[in-house]
Amino acid sequence: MDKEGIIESIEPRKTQLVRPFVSNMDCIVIVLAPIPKPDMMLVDKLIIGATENGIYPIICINKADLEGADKVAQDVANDYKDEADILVISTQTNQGIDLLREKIRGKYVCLAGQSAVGKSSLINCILGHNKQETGDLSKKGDRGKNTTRHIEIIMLDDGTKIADTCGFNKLELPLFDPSRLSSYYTDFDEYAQNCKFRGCNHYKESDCAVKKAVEDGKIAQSRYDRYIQLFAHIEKRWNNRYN
Ligand SMILES: Nc1nc2c(ncn2[C@@H]2O[C@H](COP(=O)(O)OP(=O)(O)OP(=O)(O)O)[C@@H](O)[C@H]2O)c(=O)[nH]1
Ligand SMILES: [Mg+2]
Ligand SMILES: [Zn+2]
Repeated sequence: MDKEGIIESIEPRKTQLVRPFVSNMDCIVIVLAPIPKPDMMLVDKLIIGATENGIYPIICINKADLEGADKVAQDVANDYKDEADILVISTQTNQGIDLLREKIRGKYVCLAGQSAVGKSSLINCILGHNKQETGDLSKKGDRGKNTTRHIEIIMLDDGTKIADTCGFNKLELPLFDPSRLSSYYTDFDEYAQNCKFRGCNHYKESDCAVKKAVEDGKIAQSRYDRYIQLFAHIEKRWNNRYN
């Protein structure tokens, strides 16, 4: 029997991707590319979901052969160097593919990311033949076409299991107390110790050392903005549920 192959095909749930796998998934590979334009909020949410469930996150900047990949790699390094392993890859030139294979060997891995970043192409590249259907970007070139419609789990000959998933634009995190959100932004920690208020949410509080670090350029403004956006969103859901 062929040792490689699809061992399972799962109907996806529209907005929650991390959950169906938590029971045995060890690693999430978050794929980004210069096109379609990276959605960093999605990356934040995926990393929070992974951290929450003890899953090891790797961020792959794919399409390294295209212009703009360096800039994405730089932005990702700025924002996530403390949170995830970061690799720059190309399924067209094979750049970084061996290193990725090393990192995921023997694990149960889930590929995640927007449509058309190259998740299915990455599986084909690793397999060395075109098993998974791949698709182009839309005519406007800004979004993918949601080519993969099922979550498919593929077994490699070394025992590694990789789940190819559907690209998605929306991901809702499980509800949690918003005051826990900052614990997922570990790069805030070294400054948070100097906030005036204990349990500071780094939001509306005064004398906040995290906000100061943002002003001083020590924490990227874009990363802090995403934190605030997510905080406000989770706080609203939390208040709707409990207040
Ligand atoms: N230039 C370049 N294009 C790539 C690379 N990897 C994938 N692509 C192209 O990106 C497009 C989308 O690839 P897919 O593998 O279908 O993307 P996907 O993430 O599986 O998309 P969904 O199934 O819709 O979620 C295709 O046209 C691929 O040929 C790469 O390394 N470089
Ligand atoms: Mg696909
Ligand atoms: Zn603070």
